[in-house]
Amino acid sequence: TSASRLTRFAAALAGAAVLTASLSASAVQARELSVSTVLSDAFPWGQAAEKWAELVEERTEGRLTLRVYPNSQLVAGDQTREFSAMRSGLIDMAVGSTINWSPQVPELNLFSLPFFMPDEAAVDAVTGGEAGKMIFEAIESRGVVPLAWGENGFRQVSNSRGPISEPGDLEGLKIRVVGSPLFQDTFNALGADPTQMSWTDAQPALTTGAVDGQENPLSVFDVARIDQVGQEHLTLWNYMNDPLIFAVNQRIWDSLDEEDREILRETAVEAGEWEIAMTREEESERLAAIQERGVEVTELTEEQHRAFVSATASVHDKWIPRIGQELVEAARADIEAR
Ligand code: X2X
Repeated sequence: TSASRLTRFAAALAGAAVLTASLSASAVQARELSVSTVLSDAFPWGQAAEKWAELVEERTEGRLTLRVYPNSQLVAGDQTREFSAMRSGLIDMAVGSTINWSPQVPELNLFSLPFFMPDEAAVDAVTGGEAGKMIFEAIESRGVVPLAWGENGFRQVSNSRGPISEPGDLEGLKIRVVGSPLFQDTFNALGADPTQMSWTDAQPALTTGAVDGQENPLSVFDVARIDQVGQEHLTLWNYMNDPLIFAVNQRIWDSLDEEDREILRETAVEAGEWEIAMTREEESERLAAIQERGVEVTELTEEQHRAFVSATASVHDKWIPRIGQELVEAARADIEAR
């Protein structure tokens, strides 16, 4: 009958409406967020971001998808713009380096103070201590929500000219440094000729010999095969450690419910701890691999170390007031108590 046909038609309409509603609900639920990194998943740094994405996908049952964009591609290769891009919302999230964010968050220069961090335990004491809290507050006060720490690692200097075991060996060497002014001061204090450039520009500059040297953690030296662009001399001087920070844009954070915030935070902590442990465990194998490829590795004696410390004392004098005396004192106390 026409009445039953009408009923069937109404039922079909209602079914279509339900289907449309559930489709759009799931479209809203499967929310994709961008995560910026400088290094890809060939490096521990990129792997940290991928691990985070994996854990978030799993624990939110697909509600949140983190899409990792490596090689600073979201900031056209300029890693020193990553923090600003995240603050403004151009980037939703990042696993970023303290060096690259330090132009916008001066407190982060703490980690770049030459020869301030004696060992890994000191780094952990600072990131996990009072100083770490103050640093997270400094980041938060600039419109970005920090969640957890990772690690790029202790940075070692390499060059194509000869072994470096005392400040005089750096005299006149053109050294590529990251785009943070403190590095300019450190390498100037050592008598070198520092030149700031992004990681994207660093590799061709090393290849063509436009620069003589660079500084990066062993994992970066190893994975990027820095020795194959003529960097045959490597000095293990542990002059600074570069932690990584997992963070989220404030408005994105505010738009999430309690449960998803908690998941984002706990998975960032897990991914960070996993990556820090892996980076440290792999150091000795990496060093062996680098030496096997013919790189001459120099370690410093106590006395040689002291010469570098005193040559860079002026960097502390200039930068501690900019970092904040109180923060530096808190970090010293954290290190002392480690
Ligand atoms: O540019 C570098 O040297 C790197 C990859 O280590 C950082 O992003 C700080």
